[in-house]
Amino acid sequence: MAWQDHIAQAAAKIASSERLIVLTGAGISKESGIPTFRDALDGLWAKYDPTELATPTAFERNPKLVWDWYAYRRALVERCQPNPGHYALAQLDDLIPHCVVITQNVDGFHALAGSSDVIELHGNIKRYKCSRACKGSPTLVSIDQYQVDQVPLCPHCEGLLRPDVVWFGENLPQYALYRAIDLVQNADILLVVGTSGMVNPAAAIPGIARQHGASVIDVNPQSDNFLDVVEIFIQAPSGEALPVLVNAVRDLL
Ligand code: BV8
Repeated sequence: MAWQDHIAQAAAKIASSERLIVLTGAGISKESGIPTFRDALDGLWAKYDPTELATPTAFERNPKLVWDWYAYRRALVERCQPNPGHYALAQLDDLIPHCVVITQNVDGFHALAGSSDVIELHGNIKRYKCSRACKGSPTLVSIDQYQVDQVPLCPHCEGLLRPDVVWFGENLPQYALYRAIDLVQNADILLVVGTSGMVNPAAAIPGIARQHGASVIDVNPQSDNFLDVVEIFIQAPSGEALPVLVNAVRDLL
């Protein structure tokens, strides 16, 4: 069956949903030009494994290397835009009550595309914080001009600044995680888009939704990573499939 053959069934479920939750991963930003974590970053960063660089240990060992990696990724994010997949999800705000987007991504593209209720499980690459959390966690610091020749220091304690993202081995922001789990436990539909399901605890979300009676729909051009819990698998790039899906939902309302 072609992926289009699953749209009508998925649209009918979403159109009758009262508590739709969306979970997104790096795949939804792929068509914006942002490499996924499974993709090797290009050029000089290709030799680095993101799970090695996105850690407190890497930052302690070589703060400048980690800072430069994030500077490179932030510059890429700033050159790119949300794609039709992000905009389609934002249109669900007007069609379905209480549609919340839970994202693993740090690019801020869902809010930029107009989604009004976004939970950023892993932070945001455009925010910075004091690595010592000297004024509480997080001690956010704005950087006016973006320094690339050195790692900026906290204006309060002169500790190193770092991106406000969750590194491997770090806890997720408690409020974000608890709210996400609570919403998923009460959802009637979970729409999963562009995630490999490799990173915990986000990877547990589809299983939690299914356990609590939600129907799970997965949009991914490669494999279905949640075979045991997915009811409808739409094997397509999200930038193509989501606009078709949301238009089909709109036609049913
Ligand atoms: C934590 C921010 C408690 C930084 C990121 C069990 C339970 C709890 C923890 C663990 C556990 N087992 C292991 C752990 C530890 C670890 C973990 O999960 N490790 C993995 C590598 C095994 N988890 C943690 O450390 C988390 N913290 O649990 O705290 C704790 C504390 C101490 C000790 C233990 C536990 C913190 C995890 C957060 C890490 N930070 N990002 C940064 O970005 O630099 S995660 C990072 O990975 C990104 O956010 C990204 O989103 C994510 C990768 O996952 P995906 O989003 O799925 O992306 P991926 O590339 O994998 O897949 C892309 C998909 O898109 C593919 O399926 C592809 O087919 C698809 N695709 C491609 N093109 C398209 C598409 N889809 C749609 N359309 C397309 N066009």
